[in-house]
Amino acid sequence: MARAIRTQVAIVGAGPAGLMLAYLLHRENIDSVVIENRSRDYVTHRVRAGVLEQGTVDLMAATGVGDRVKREGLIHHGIEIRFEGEGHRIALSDLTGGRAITIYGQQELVKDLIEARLETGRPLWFEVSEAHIEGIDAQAPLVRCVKDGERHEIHAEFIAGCDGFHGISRESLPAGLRRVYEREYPFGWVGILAEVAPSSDELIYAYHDRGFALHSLRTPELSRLYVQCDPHDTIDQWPDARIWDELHQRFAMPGGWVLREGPIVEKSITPMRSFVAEPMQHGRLFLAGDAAHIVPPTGAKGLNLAIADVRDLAASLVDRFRHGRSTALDGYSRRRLQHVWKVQHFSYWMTTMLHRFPEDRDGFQRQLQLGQLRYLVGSRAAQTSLAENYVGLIESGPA
Ligand code: FAS
Ligand code: PHB
Repeated sequence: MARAIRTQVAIVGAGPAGLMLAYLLHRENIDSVVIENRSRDYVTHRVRAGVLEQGTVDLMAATGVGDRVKREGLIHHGIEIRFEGEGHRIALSDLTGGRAITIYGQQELVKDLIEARLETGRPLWFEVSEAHIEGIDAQAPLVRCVKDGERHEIHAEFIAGCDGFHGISRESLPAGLRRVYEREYPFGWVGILAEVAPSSDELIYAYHDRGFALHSLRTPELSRLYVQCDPHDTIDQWPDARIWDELHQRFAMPGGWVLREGPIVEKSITPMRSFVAEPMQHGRLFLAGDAAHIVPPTGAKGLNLAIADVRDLAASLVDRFRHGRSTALDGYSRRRLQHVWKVQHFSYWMTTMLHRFPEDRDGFQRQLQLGQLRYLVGSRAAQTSLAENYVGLIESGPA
């Protein structure tokens, strides 16, 4: 016999999307239950994104979960694009009326939101298994799952699928309704965390004949770096020495810019894909974040898009519960997909401009990329377009 629990919104997944949604709903006295199949330790140590858009930080500050990001986050007002041995600064804030990015590890945001959730005393279940979504076409959907060896039924009015690319929610939409758009890129990224002071105050995106490289950071003592690799590479093909050697070559500047090395404390390979599943809602089920879309990380958008989804979904659910109005909820997928595709395009644009494509045998694409880069660094209009996308587009929410 399963144990039954009743709530207003059942949230599958305790990543940035699920946790932020639960937080925003609780602030409006809307109850939720959050289930997560990994352990708390796992989700708080998973190294992923590092760049927060202005809108993400503003939301955290405005809703009372921004104290630590304001204290510890590193505000950046520009990025560098480096190619042919020269660095070109894109003055993000000058070009966007003062908007900026903040460097703050995704796992730090997850820790902040878990703390906030636990303070509410409302359910946040880790290490849940066998989750299954039912009844999304009815008035009484439910999520079945197993927790501590016991079967549970979470009866809710709405279900939020925030369980990422490999979750169960997307597949819970009727197959005949689902339309998927996907591009897999012919490369991946080797990502490292190195215990060494960053070699640059700002992020450096490097285009090089050997492939793309990115210099980022987490704290004044911790560097985050990426190097383009073959999509089928495994991490044991990338010993530390090879990673540093490729980074030195791809960032090299005749003026002798120095890349500092240090102990690598984490390394992993991230595949590259663009992915959108439409629609993002059906019946009582709403998808948010990676459950609905994936962008190549070149534009630093994945996490921020997830937060933008749940900001809209939370406001739409508040409208429904507080005023009995469903108009905002009914338009959720349409509104979000308009923003998602703008961000998909920007991420695709950054990715195809900055990576070497293995099939570019005659060098035609390389010449196009160099032409694009030279135009970019010589045009205020082109830089403004990059800047307003990078700091985050200002999108209208539910009316
Ligand atoms: P998430 O995947 O973060 O969270 C989903 C949660 O649901 C997970 O905790 C998962 O364990 C849980 N879950 C899955 N199935 C479940 C089930 N059946 N039941 C219960 N829970 C379930 N974005 C950037 O902007 N910059 C980057 O550099 C960057 N690097 C990345 C590297 C990697 C390896 C990956 C995978 C992603 C990266 N991303 C990056 C994108 C990433 O940051 C996502 O956009 C972000 O985590 C999206 O958040 P969520 O939608 O909450 O999904
Ligand atoms: C990161 O710091 O992890 C990061 C920064 C910018 C990106 C991707 C990842 O485009």
